[in-house]
Amino acid sequence: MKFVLATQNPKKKEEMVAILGDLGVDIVTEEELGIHVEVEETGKTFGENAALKAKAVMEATGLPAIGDDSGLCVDALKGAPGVYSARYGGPDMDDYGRCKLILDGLKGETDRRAHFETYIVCAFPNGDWFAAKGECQGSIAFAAMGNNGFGYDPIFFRTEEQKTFAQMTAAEKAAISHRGNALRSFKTKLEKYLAEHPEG
Ligand code: ITT
Repeated sequence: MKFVLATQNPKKKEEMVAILGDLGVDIVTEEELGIHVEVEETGKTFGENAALKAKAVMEATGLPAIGDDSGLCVDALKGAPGVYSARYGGPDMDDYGRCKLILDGLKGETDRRAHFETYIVCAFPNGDWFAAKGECQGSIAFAAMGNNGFGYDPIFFRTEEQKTFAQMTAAEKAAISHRGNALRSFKTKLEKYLAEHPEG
């Protein structure tokens, strides 16, 4: 079965193929199909945004589509930046500025708890859909550390590994990350769906 990945981010396909590859599904990006579906992420939750992306791309292509949405939620900031993770601090801010904004927002704060969350939604042209969720618990470091990864990785500290996400290799991060966990759960659900729908 062929699936379209509803994203402009080519790295997401690599991650997905690495985990779903052995199911024998064909995953193509919007770019590979020569389309760009503009989806306004107006949802109040990661699940709503993932569903908006999957549904819009499924309707535009007539193919089953996979949409995902992720973000960082900081307890002492009442769950911010949450669904605004990519846009936190306004359009002119870069990853470095967004990390600094969080560090400044937590100055003097002892409760550093935070988690990353990912939702993945798969929408089929016949109206079927299913969703998978992944989380990763951690805390906000007192300063940025490490150069790997992207986004908030330099300030997301894991007590278990005594490292930030940005100090881990891609494989170390994928083994425990929100996106890795969501993808593994998604794989189980997709495998079940494919077994129940052998006609494709
Ligand atoms: P698309 O919507 O085009 O798929 P995106 O980059 O916005 O791509 P996400 O919805 O997955 O991707 O993530 C939203 C933001 O949350 C992202 O821009 C980062 O700031 C942050 N984020 C998500 N996952 C992250 C991770 O693993 N490490 C660091 N920051 C992350």
